[in-house]
Amino acid sequence: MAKAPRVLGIVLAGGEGKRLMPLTVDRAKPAVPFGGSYRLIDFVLSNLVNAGYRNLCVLTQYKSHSLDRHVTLTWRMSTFLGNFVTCVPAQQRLGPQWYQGSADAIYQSMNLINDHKPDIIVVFGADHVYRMDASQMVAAHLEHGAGVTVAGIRVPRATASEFGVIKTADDGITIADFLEKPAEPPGLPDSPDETFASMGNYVFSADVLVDALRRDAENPASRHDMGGDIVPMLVAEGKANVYDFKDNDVPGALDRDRSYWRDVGSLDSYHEAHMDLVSIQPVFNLYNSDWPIFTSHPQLPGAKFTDNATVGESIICAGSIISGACVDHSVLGANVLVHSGATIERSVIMDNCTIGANAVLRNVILDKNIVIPEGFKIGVDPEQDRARGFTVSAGGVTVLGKGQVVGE
Ligand code: ADQ
Repeated sequence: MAKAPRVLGIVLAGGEGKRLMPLTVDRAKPAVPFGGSYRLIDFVLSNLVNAGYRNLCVLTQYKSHSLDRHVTLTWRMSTFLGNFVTCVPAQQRLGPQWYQGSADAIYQSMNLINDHKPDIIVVFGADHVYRMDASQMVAAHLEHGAGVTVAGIRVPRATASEFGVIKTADDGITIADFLEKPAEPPGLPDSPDETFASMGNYVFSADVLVDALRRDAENPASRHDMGGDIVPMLVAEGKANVYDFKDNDVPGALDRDRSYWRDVGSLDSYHEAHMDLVSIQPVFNLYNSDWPIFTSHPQLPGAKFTDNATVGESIICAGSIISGACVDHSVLGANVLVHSGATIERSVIMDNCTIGANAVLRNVILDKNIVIPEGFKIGVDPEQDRARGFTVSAGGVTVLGKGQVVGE
């Protein structure tokens, strides 16, 4: 039997997440809370750990404190077995500058590759909500013998200018052309309103990645970006294959969430992805115990519902108390206190918020530690919300930053 390849996982977690402001005022995008009890980075790390990969480096840069704390506390592994999930901050190892781009982040962390001596390097982004068995992608990479294999998914053409767009050769596997974030993404021959997009997840043969990073570092015209520079370089050299995400078969997946993949890069997509969790038949099922999404849960008692509280299609986390209030299509984090007569609809309320009696929250995202006064209404009149200094997204979701003080 062939020896199993030595795999090192690198998770790119330095993204700033500007379009998620104010949720990213003081945390990196991968540290943004999601689904009541998770952080975004828990999805990629769960996908790698469930696939059997336990040697994982998380490259951080921007406002990494809460990300670092979360990864360190949640993802501790037994070093006795040679396992590790470690956060690697930007270190200026190769010069006086911080990371230029995602490729430079890996190049400046070359010591990790030299130390670990992997055969295969799995480089995944940290910003998406999905389930994927990375080992199936590694198997496809080894079977077809490419230098890099790029995960691809069909997305609506209208959204594709935010992604790398893949054009495959006639064999359906070799990448013939790769356009990073084109202004006019091309449609697919069999579906003009769709485009085949890169998921920002790559499997590299280690020697190919190391060589590509070295050459890229010497190119003064490069922005040192994985999607913008490294992948196009290897595509031009005929060394890149695609792995179609629809071929990934995660245990316990339902037909409706098998190909679920969301870049929750904007406030509206973040809100929509939460709505995907709460319906009776969720579009994305958090309750698949065959492929668990791991996180750390606080030491708190179970959620409590008193005084004829009405809660429907919602996720309510530990320590929360809903007293005589109505909560519908919403996600409430830990330790949220909702007083009587309050109404919460289609909203995401993070840990330690208090919602006063008779308050109304509709299409609202509240970051942690916010107190909503009695009778206060948010999400009812967008103009009034803007006038109060709240962020209102293009899709009409009102968002309050962590600890924002709310007055009359
Ligand atoms: P983007 O997500 O726009 O596109 P980028 O901003 O480089 O590309 O982020 C990719 C990943 O790298 C994210 O997880 C981010 O957190 C991280 N990252 C960014 N800069 C970093 C740095 N300096 N250090 C460490 N980590 C960093 C990419 C690809 C596209 C693809 C989309 C899919 O470039 O081709 O279609 O992902 O969402």
